[in-house]
Amino acid sequence: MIKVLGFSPALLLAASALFPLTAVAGGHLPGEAGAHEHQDHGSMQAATAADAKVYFIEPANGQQISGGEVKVVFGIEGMQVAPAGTDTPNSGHHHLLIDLEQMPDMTMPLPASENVRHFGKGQTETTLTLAPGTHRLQLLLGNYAHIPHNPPVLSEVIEITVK
Ligand SMILES: [Cu+2]
Repeated sequence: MIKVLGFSPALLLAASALFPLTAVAGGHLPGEAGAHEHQDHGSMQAATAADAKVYFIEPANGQQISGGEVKVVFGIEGMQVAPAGTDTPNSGHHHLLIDLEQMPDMTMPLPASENVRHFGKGQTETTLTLAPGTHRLQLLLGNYAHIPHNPPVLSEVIEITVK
């Protein structure tokens, strides 16, 4: 590597002394960061309470909606809603998956996007503005660190049509 970059060992040492670690490895030692993350996420996944489930109180599967605004109400049984950052046993916050093509990694914090909405304040409903057409909705509970439980608490997929 030293040869490829054209640094002599002496120069590299000098650079290391001037910019300790951060300049050389972006603040992470190679190998260490990866191993660490894996360990953390494994232990941060919370267990699912028996019979826990999430579901849509509204809209109903197959519902037709006019006007583009869709009120969505989240239901939960067997576990509690708690805001993100609050590590309460048997709790989590809702995530609404909208027309999601591929499930995210269930052992990692869920990404936040147009297709993966977080309700980290502990909200149990929202109003969506959706383009005309058919949309798929699904709920997924995440723990205080936005990581799905083990096994994941997922609702059925519902399909709605916006006119
Ligand atoms: Cu979240």
